[in-house]
Amino acid sequence: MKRILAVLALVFFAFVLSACSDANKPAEQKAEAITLSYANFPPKITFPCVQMERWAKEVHARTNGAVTINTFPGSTLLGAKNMLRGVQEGQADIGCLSLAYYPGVFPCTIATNLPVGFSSATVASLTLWDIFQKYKPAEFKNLKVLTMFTSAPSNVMSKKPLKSLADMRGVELRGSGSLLRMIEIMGAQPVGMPMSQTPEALQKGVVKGLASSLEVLKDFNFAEICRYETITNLPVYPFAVVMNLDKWNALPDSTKKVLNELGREQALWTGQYMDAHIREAVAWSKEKYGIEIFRLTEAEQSEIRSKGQGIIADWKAEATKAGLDANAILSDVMELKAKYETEYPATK
Ligand code: DTR
Repeated sequence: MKRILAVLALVFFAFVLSACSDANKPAEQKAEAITLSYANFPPKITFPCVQMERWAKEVHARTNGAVTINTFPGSTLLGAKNMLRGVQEGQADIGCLSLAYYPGVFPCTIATNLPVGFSSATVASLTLWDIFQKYKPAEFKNLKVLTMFTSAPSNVMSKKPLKSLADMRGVELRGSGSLLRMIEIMGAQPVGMPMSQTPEALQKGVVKGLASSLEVLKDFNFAEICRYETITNLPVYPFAVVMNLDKWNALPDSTKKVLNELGREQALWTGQYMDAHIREAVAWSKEKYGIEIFRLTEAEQSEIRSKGQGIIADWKAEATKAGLDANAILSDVMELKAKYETEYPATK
């Protein structure tokens, strides 16, 4: 019996010793454990954060648990306006950028924010991804782009019924990027701010409504305060998920491969999530708050579209000044849009 106990004790000590020496092994000899931080600006339940959680989960699974992504929604690590610099300087390893919040900084990919009449987030997200892949524009030169996506076409949500362009005259509406000009074209008063500041601005009455994709009716509970929605089919907002370049360069090839393979798939996933979620959010808002939906007349829509041509002309001038072939980019946007509209027809 004594002998058995002695053998058991020996086995136990050997086990403890080996565990200790394992803990002292240098990091590269152990299964590579990598932890990355990912900053996002809007609240956790909004679509940029839903796609972030999905991406984080996929990365963890596809690297067999080697890579863990710590997510920071709701501006807890970086906010809408310091996201770009924060990732460049390494305050966060990864960040989600709304390109329209950085006027003049992304002259190539902001082409997807022009009034070209995208029919869905799915189509616009794939178009954006392909444009980036084709042109690899210098605007992202200090960053690794992990994925891209867009919101769905923007519509107006307001506290008062805005049934026509005449009703919009002088009404303060929140937007950003090209949406500010579109709001002006419709005769309303544009007020620029990131989405994360909009709940307070609506609450305080600084704005009487906003232009965005309609899922925010549910995700920010805007349906409670904005009972009237006007279908205007305004531009989508493009987003890029970017990584600090030094951090990217330090990743093992196997991890880089997993992240690269996820790029386009994630763009498509997010576009499809967004389009389906809008339908659900509108149904929820009708049910819970009895929202009313108006639609501008065809004549009004074509008036807006033709005035929107000025925005396209100004973008062309800006892109050309940045050394880009604006005509080629725009014709690629239109071609990709047509291709993906056939592949992914909009579900009403
Ligand atoms: N409307 C754009 C993009 C956008 C649409 N939904 C959300 C939710 C959270 C943040 C941004 C967005 C915008 O206002 O930025």
